[in-house]
Amino acid sequence: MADDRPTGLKASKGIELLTWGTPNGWKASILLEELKEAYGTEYTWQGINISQNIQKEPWFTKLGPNGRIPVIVDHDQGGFAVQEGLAILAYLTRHYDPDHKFSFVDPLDISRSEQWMSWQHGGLGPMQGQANHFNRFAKERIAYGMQRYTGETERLVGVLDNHLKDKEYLVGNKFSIADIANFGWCNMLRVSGIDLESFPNVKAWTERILARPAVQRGIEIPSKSPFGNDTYQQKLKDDKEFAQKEEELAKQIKDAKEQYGYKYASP
Ligand SMILES: N[C@@H](CCC(=O)N[C@@H](CS)C(=O)NCC(=O)O)C(=O)O
Repeated sequence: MADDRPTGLKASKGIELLTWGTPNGWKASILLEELKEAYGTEYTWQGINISQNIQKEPWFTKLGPNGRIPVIVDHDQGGFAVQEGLAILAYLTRHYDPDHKFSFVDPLDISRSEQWMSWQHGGLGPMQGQANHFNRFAKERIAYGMQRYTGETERLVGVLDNHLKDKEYLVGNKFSIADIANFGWCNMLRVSGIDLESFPNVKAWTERILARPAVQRGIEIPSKSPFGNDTYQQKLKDDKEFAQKEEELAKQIKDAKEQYGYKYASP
């Protein structure tokens, strides 16, 4: 509705989150929900419908020059704005996680968490994003792109699976911003054409994280998304037409892999 279309900031104190229900958006909303539960830190959010290109409007790009969600604005720091998931997670924990419940004190653990967050930014996010693009949104089905990006996503998930072999969480045996950065993308692996059953450590880790009430609330901001692994699986059961279309897509991806001689290898 036109009335609901944000045209500027609406809060005057605390953190204001500008977001949409996507893996990158979830990073910020999950941490904000966790901080709220742990410390009572209140925040405000506005839904930025990316299909309406609100993120490209001048009022938005003044805050987030890249024209993408998520962006946070800290009204208690003179309206300081932060774009990019990693920078948002780092900013929020630096300012609002005094007990380091979701972040680290040990410099080596800080480095470990930076490494897994960078890995998500430079690897998993962009590759899986392109897999979604070539498999689902491209006007033509281009076999080379489909197998290239789905294959690269699979390779990266293999890296994560191997790292999680003997661990509950990515760094320091505790749930942290490193897990939050990566969880959102893994929570939609099924939609991206990845067989989660082949990666049991990643599957168990996503289920462990999904069991957290703050995570469940975080992924429903601004509203429940159809991309989550569970929602997707349920839809396959409930909607025969959808299941058939998904089966056809899975076959196209499989054929594309065969056409270019793709073989799974990780790392
Ligand atoms: N590296 C950024 C990526 C942000 C990003 O790509 N956001 C997407 C949604 S997942 C977006 O805003 N897309 C809208 C557009 O491309 O205009 C981050 O991690 O925050």
